Amino acid sequence: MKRVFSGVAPSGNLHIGNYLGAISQWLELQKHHNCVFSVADYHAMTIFQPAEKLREKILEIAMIYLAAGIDPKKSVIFIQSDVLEHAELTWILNTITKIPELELMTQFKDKARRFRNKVNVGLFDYPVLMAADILLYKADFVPVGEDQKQHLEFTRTIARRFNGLYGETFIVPEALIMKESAKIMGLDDPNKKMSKSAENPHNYLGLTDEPALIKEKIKRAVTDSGDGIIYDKEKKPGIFNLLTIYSLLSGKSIQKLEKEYKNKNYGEFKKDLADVVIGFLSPFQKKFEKLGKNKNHVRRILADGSKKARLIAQKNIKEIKNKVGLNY
Ligand code: ATP
Ligand code: LTN
Repeated sequence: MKRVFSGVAPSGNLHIGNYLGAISQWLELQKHHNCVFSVADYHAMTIFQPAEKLREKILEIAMIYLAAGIDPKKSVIFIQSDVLEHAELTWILNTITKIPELELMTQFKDKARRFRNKVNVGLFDYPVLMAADILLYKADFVPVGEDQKQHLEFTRTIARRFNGLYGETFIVPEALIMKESAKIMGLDDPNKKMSKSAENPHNYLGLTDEPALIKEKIKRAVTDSGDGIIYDKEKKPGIFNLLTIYSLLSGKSIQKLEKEYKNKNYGEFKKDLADVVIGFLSPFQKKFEKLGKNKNHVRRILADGSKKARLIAQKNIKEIKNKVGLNY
């Protein structure tokens, strides 16, 4: 079976974009692949958050994976910092990474602009840590949203470079990016992606948002001038985005929705969309709440996941260290 690796950093609030772009793919993949899913807590530290907050978020993301349907009997779920080899491989890969390669990264440039006085070396090195995550498990596939494409390209470059310098070691992994859901846009600005680090909470539909808040956010979502529920990215980016979400969550095709809302206005459309989102989130939120009442159960799953992840990581890091000459 081919191996799949992916992760989410425990910072901010997970939103419907994260679910549709990444996690929904994981659910399918775990049926026929050897899947490893990480809570990327070292990644979350690249923008400062207080220790208490980070601790809380780590467990929350694990609970979100489980509530969404990631099955610990089929997939390995673990916390990145529980497996020391991630940091170890990051160091080794740092030595074959060129500074201008990292300076090119869109996410770095974007975050460096937004968090101007908080830019640290970790934020700059983020893509190397991500490459280490993936390569450490010799993953074949990495299911992510569109925004991670560049980091995956970088990972592929580093894998090839290492193999060229030290001999065939790493699999050159492939990004799995879905067409329709790869980039869900912000509700407050359909030209920017929905983002969990957005300053405006009305940018995203949080997976744990209560029904009243979902209704309010969708009601306030930026739409386009004129009326008509039409799927046109250029002319109607707001409605385009809302139609995408509606279609993916309800399973109804875009054409069917366009027909259904032909003579209806934005208000009616938004009201129905809110019901679809709330209906979709309801079973997830129930499971999430239940897990919240038994955090020790979640901790046990994570301890077991870390054990399994460590077995793979330790075997591979041994080979890697041998290849570069870190044995004597
Ligand atoms: P941040 O704003 O902190 O960078 P984010 O909202 O972009 O966070 P990530 O933790 O970077 O979220 O992403 C987790 C996963 O969700 C990644 O695979 C990413 O590509 C995917 N993803 C993030 N935002 C979207 C989006 N708007 N649409 C589709 N997929 C997304
Ligand atoms: N940077 C990713 C989270 C992440 C990841 C990974 C995704 C950390 N390590 C390895 C795929 C593979 C993000 O989505 N912010």
